[in-house]
Amino acid sequence: MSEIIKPEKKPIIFSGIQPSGTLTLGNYIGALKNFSLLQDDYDCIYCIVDMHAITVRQNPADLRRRCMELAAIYIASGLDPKKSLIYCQSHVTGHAELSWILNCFTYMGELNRMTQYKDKAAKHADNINAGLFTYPVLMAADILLFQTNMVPVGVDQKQHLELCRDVAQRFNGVYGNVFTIPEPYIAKVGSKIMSLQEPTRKMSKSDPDDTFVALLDDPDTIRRKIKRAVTDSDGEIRYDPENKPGVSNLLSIMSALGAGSIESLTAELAGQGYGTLKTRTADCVIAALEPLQNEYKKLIADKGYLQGILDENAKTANYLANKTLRKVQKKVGFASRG
Ligand code: ATP
Ligand code: LTN
Repeated sequence: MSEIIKPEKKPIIFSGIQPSGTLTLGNYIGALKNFSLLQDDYDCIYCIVDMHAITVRQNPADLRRRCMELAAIYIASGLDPKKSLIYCQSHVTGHAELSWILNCFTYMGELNRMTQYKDKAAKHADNINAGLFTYPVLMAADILLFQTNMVPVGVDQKQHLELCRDVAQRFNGVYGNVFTIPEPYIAKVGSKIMSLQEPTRKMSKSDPDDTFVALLDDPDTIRRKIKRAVTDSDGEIRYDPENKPGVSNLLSIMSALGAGSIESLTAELAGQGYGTLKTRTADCVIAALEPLQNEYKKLIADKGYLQGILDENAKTANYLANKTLRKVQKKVGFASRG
């Protein structure tokens, strides 16, 4: 009798990006760029986290448009919709349902320590809503719903991921092995790209336009923004994030985009001025973004195609999410369904 060989199950990758603004070079280097590198060796799920985005007030028409644009960006960055599951968070009800249950396993003290919450509360003092506070619980639900093994993110999300692991372990401690405990996947170079204007702060898509390079900026805009990037006055090209955050940021950007190691770049550029450093950085960024931009233009012109992918994938994601959700509901003792 011939033996049936089961295809080996690949580990699961999950990540999400908020459609809360124009995606930046930071989002690309810290997260997006790594997504497509993983899709051959893992089962990848990439979510458009629109439910997270409304923790900050959004214009409804803009949010809807940005969800579609983010789907196009995902694909334009190299994600193959046949290999990676790209879908919208709000199309899968399990996110909200699991999030509620996990809220009951998360302590106020844990959420109070989250630095993203503190930063965002300070930035939006007029709208410190409960969603902003419980944001990391929804993120934990996103990840745990799919029995995720690994989560590619920028370093700013490390704390949220640790909370996710703690909550999952707490839940498993009470009910048995319900959730897979996920590991972060954080690149060595480029996991925190800094603002061009304030290089001690993270580059962020909800900050003013001149602080970041947007993925869809044209070459002239990219050159102008990088030319105006804040550096320092000692004129030496050296990697020293503490004392030379602006120069170090440009070196990190180049290195993360494949221009060589930080050491080789520093050796190569030693003795040259910041003008050269900035021109070289701009060249790297323009070259890295060009294929994505060309692909994006084609994709965004075909909304029917994008909508079709999101609709189809919502069904698959709901199916997968419900497998975990039903297990969790049963474990906590929710009434049986006929
Ligand atoms: P917002 O400003 O609206 O909070 P954001 O720019 O921080 O948004 P997110 O959607 O929260 O972006 O993040 C998407 C992914 O990009 C996450 O994995 C995050 O860690 C990563 N990321 C965001 N900013 C940077 C950055 N400056 N450097 C490296 N990675 C980043
Ligand atoms: N919180 C993340 C976005 C996000 C996410 C996720 C990332 C929401 N859910 C699940 C990885 C896995 C952020 O603010 N960058």
